[in-house]
Amino acid sequence: MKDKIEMLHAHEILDSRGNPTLNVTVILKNGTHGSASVPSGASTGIHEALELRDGDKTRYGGKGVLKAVANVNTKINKVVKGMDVFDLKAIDDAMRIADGTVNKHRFGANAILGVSMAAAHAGARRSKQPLYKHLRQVYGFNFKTFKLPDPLMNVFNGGAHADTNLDMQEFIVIPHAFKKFSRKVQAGAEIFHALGEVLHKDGLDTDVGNEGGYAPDVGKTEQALAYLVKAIKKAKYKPGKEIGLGIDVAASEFYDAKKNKYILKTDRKKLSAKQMIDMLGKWSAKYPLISIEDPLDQDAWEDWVACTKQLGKKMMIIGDDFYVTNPERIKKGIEMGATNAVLIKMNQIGTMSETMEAIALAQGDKQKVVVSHRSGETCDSTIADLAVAVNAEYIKTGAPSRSERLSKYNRLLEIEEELLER
Ligand code: 2PG
Ligand code: MG
Repeated sequence: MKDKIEMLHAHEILDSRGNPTLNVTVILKNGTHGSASVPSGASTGIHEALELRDGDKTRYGGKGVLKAVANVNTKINKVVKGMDVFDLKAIDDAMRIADGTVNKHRFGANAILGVSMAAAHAGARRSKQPLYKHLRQVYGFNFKTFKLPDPLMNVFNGGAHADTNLDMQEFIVIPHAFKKFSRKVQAGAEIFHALGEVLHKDGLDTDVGNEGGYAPDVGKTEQALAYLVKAIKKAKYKPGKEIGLGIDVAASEFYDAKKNKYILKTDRKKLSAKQMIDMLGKWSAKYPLISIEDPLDQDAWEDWVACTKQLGKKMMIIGDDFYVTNPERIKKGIEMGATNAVLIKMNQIGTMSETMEAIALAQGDKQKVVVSHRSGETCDSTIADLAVAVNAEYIKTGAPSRSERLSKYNRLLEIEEELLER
């Protein structure tokens, strides 16, 4: 099947934090439309592709995206008009080449990704296939069956995502023991509610942070983990056996490069890389930790290798800010043995095709694949389909709370139904 792109249309919308982002529509020759909205991070890695913002302080404090919108409607429109919507790689390559910069700063990675995602949606619609099937086919992932990912649910928000004293960013529950995705989501939601009750009883704040998880101040970082275990038990699940725990340390956010130390204000500690790894190791002996993301600074390659050597047999060591979904960095990390899992965020690299390349690389080395949202989201659920298309082991998309997080979980529930019906 073939069909040509007739026209692009982008406009400015607001994300879950009330900041501007893009919604892009690709219109095909036969009239089919496909639309997508672009997410936005808060704790962004320094090696990410550039998110183009207007910088005009008279609108949205400089965060407007009208330049990126204009780039889609004029320059990028010219580049992709007439291209076959089923050749997503050619579309992405053409945009990359026309942009001509390493970090996509001319058009903006947000502008380019919006077109890339919307083109995928338009192609899926045109071929009357669900997006996950379309993506699997277009990018040639050869699995015999479709597998739904386990959810990584960030029920305790800290760091750059909440107004709390926690330096570390995310405390996660991972329901893994059940066969059906819907049962895993149920467990996660029941634990989320139990956690609310436990915190409330202890007089702690139960308002939620950017990713829908609770965000109270605590005495020590470790207390967040203890609360998760308490909530799991209260919801009548077995910690470890049925529900694992994860942390996104997001260590670059509190790494002091001059002192070469990790400054944990919550715990009044200044740790070397070695001490950080040892502390995480100690926690893993006390709590059922099965996943740690960004335990160290984004450029501390050797320390990552040491961390994966020490802890990698017991749990996932996931590169997020460390890899920024960049195939070059992932290749280097694989060669060094720096991780055993890769976080995948489309807007870190800026096209779906490069995202797929990153996933294929990770899978080629048997690294676990964790498809991820950003802290600034919309109700766009593309990442749910992406996770199923590539049989990703995990999806990380926040707490089971707030519609921009639930749109992904709910889309996966829909896909599960569809696959069971076959
Ligand atoms: C992360 C993400 C998503 P942000 O660090 O993993 O949870 O946060 O989008 O702010 O980078
Ligand atoms: Mg992260």
